[in-house]
Amino acid sequence: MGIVNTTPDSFSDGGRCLAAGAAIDHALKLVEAGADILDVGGESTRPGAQPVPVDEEIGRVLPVVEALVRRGLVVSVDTRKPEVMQAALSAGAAMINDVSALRAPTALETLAASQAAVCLMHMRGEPGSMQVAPAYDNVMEEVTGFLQERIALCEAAGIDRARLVVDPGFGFGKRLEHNLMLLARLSQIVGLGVPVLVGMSRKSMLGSLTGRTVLAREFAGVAAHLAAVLRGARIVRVHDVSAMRDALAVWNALEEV
Ligand code: HH2
Repeated sequence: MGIVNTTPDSFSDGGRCLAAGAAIDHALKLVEAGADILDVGGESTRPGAQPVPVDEEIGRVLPVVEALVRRGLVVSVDTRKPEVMQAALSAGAAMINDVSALRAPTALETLAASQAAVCLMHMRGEPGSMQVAPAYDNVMEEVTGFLQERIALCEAAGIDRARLVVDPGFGFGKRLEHNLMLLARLSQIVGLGVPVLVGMSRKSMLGSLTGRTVLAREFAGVAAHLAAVLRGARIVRVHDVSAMRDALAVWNALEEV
């Protein structure tokens, strides 16, 4: 899954793809580099980010979604807002990627009325304040339990389990020790029986481990995502698609021996 942020303030690539034309060109480059899914987002959820009004978010993502769907590409839309979800679904998005796991009022109903896939992510708190002293008694139990609850709620609302993907939400209300635990024991989340998506690309956990600045975390990202694939992750959400593709080519070749 390649990342297309149509935002002025995303933590690593804010402002690069704010114009629809630039976002579309970037998305096409990611496809050339080997992305199977394009994740288009119009609101940054980095720590400290401010919410974006609905109309502005729709105005940012919709022209990009429409252009990519027209080209026959598989598009995911990264949003927490039911109105944006609806607009994206009407434009042909194949997946809604929600960092708040459909917790907004009417989000469950909006998805139940569609056939799209849904990514349910764990986030402790809200982006504005989530990195202020995040604490858990048992991060594995709490994240796995939350995802299990959200899966059950989706199924009860009429969203078939076969449409669901789950994500532990690296960096969303978590300290380094929490992120490392979630990665080391990812197989526990894989055990929920729903495909697992992970996104660690350029995140501060990689900066803490390597001392590298945001744009110099590519190798660390490849290692982290490959470690997740080894533990059963099925989708990796990354900025640096060609590096990840090369790593997966090697890994997949070994799997086939
Ligand atoms: N991370 C970000 C955004 N959306 N969605 C899922 N499912 N999992 C993630 O880990 C995830 C996500 C944050 O990364 P990015 O889009 O690069 O930054 P920003 O939120 O600043 O736009």
